[in-house]
Amino acid sequence: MNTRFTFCMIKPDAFKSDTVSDILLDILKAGFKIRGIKITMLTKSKAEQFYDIHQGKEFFDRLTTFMSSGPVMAMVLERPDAVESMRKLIGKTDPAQAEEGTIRKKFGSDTTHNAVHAADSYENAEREWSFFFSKREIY
Ligand code: DGI
Repeated sequence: MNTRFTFCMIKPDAFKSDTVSDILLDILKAGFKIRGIKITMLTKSKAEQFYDIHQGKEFFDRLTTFMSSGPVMAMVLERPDAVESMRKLIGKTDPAQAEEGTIRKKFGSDTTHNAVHAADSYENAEREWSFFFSKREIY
């Protein structure tokens, strides 16, 4: 297992509020190097596939409708202890409960519109970047 890499995605609400560049700056300032990056738009079915683990939950339709409502920016990021560092940088799922200075606290609005996604394990990070990138698209 390589603990230098993680997967992150900037969500449609950040595109709407024009905070994508501020979020990117926070990620770079935290010492991450961008090894893969793309802007794309998820279809509802792709969003359902990405969040398959939440299938059946009360918020599943809200989440996948939102995630397919606008562009996303998918990224492969490198830094030592990448997954843990990135999870710390984004903060808790609910922006109201996220720690001061975290990306979700600064740029998220509510539990659905929380600005960013970051993988919560190295296994998921690999599954998630493979969802968006071919090997040739990661430097
Ligand atoms: O890894 P996280 O994004 O912090 O959280 P997660 O993997 O438990 O859930 C994925 C996304 O699903 C999360 O960013 C927002 C949404 N979600 C999770 N729990 C809730 C939720 N959305 C709503 N509205 N209510 C929830 O309880």
